[in-house]
Amino acid sequence: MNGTRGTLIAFEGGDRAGKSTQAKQALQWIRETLREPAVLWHFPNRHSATGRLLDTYLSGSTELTGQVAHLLFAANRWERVEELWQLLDSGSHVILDRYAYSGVAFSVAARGLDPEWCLAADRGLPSPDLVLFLDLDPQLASKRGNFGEERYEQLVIQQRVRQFFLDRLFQSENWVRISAEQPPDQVQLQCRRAITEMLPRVRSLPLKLLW
Ligand code: Z5A
Ligand code: MG
Repeated sequence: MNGTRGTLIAFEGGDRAGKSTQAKQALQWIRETLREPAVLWHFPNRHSATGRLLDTYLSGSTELTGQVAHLLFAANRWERVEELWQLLDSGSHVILDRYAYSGVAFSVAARGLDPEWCLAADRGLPSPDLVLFLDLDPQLASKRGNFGEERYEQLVIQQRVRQFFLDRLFQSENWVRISAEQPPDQVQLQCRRAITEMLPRVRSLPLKLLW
């Protein structure tokens, strides 16, 4: 560790936008080219007790009220918050494949919950230094692999989610919108450019908290 904290980088966007693909490539680039420690986390983390329940909820085999599902998604993040702070303090970058923004966007768009109520459940979590918003027209997303298998993978829900991201969550200071319609290599170049620009700017500053 070189004495500076790690940064928190979130990939967000609708389904099939390429978040997991891009997050993995960014991880490899930070480790191998920048030669800095980094880890990649995916939310929901389907391996914990809350995550196993959420997995059955998303596959449609368990029914939950919107409020219960929302609180479980938030708990799925809170249960890792100590580990997250430790990693960042130790100098490791943490890349997040979805985060609290998906939490509020899907609960509002798919379950009709009140946005302010939803935001409260994630209040106080570390706020990403950079949000890479991979923006894709849901019509195009629905043509990519396996669309439609899970609970929220419906065109009308995805359209509402996209609108919520753009209208309510897009905060210009730390959000960068990248068109996910481009070939993967082009998307990755823009992600790397945004990360390169962000690193020297934020590392001497303390991380903020959500929201
Ligand atoms: N959810 C929630 O409700 N509340 C919460 O708090 C959280 C999540 C955290 C599962 O999420 C659901 O949980 C999700 C939101 C909700 N519901 N929906 N809908 P998930 O992250 O576990 O879902 P996923 O299935 O892993 O990921 P994804 O979002 O659908 O896909 P992605 O990661 O964005 O894309 P990908 O896996 O990298 O690529 C998808 C396909 O597209 C694949 O065939 C690629 O080869 C192809 N691809 C990727 N990039 C491109 C480009 N640039 N061009 C062409 N094709 C591409
Ligand atoms: Mg994914």
